[in-house]
Amino acid sequence: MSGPLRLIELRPSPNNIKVRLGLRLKGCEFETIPVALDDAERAEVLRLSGQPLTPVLLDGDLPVWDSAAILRHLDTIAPHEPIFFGRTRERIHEVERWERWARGVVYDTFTIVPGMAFRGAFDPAEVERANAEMRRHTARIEEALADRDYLLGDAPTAADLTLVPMVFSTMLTEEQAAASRIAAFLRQHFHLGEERDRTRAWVERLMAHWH
Ligand SMILES: N[C@@H](CCC(=O)N[C@@H](CS)C(=O)NCC(=O)O)C(=O)O
Repeated sequence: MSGPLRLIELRPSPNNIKVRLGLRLKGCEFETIPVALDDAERAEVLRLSGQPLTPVLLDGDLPVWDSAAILRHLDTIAPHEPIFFGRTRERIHEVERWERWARGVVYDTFTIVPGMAFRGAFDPAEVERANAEMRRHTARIEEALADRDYLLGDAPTAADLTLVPMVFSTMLTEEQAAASRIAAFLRQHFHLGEERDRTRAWVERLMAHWH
């Protein structure tokens, strides 16, 4: 049984984009409870979920938190395609291998540039390192997309949803950059670069659902 869905959301952050894309791709109706970037106390998030981080999905009164837990919850309450975590042992393990890489290695690269923006400390060597690491990560993505629209086939999984918001942060338009100081900093210093046509098209394909 599932109740009305409400998403407690810090809109432009990667884990939040991931979950919003998941809800849209499943075709779920939901309301939004927005959280402001400068709301340091997160009192409402704490009150509703017992912890301070976003995203949180309220399924009726049940708080589900952590973006991966939310995608698994969506597979349970909306058990139709796209299935984010697979339905067979092999498939689940394949998705989880990509997911571990995305949440570990790629996330550590991703946080370098926005981390600098939050601290107000620009370090050109660190920017160069972040871009070089991201080039290696997107080379792997580019290769996976050689003969398919999504990383593991013809439908998106948790692997795509976990990675795409971080890659998107290297492709912000001027209009998107105008949304915040952090986004402007990303547009200036974090770039997808050349020879990533399939990756660019994959980001655009998925981010078309971010509304
Ligand atoms: N493991 C959690 C991490 C959530 C997380 O780090 N959320 C960030 C936004 S992406 C947040 O709420 N940051 C605000 C803060 O730390 O106050 C998930 O995947 O949802």
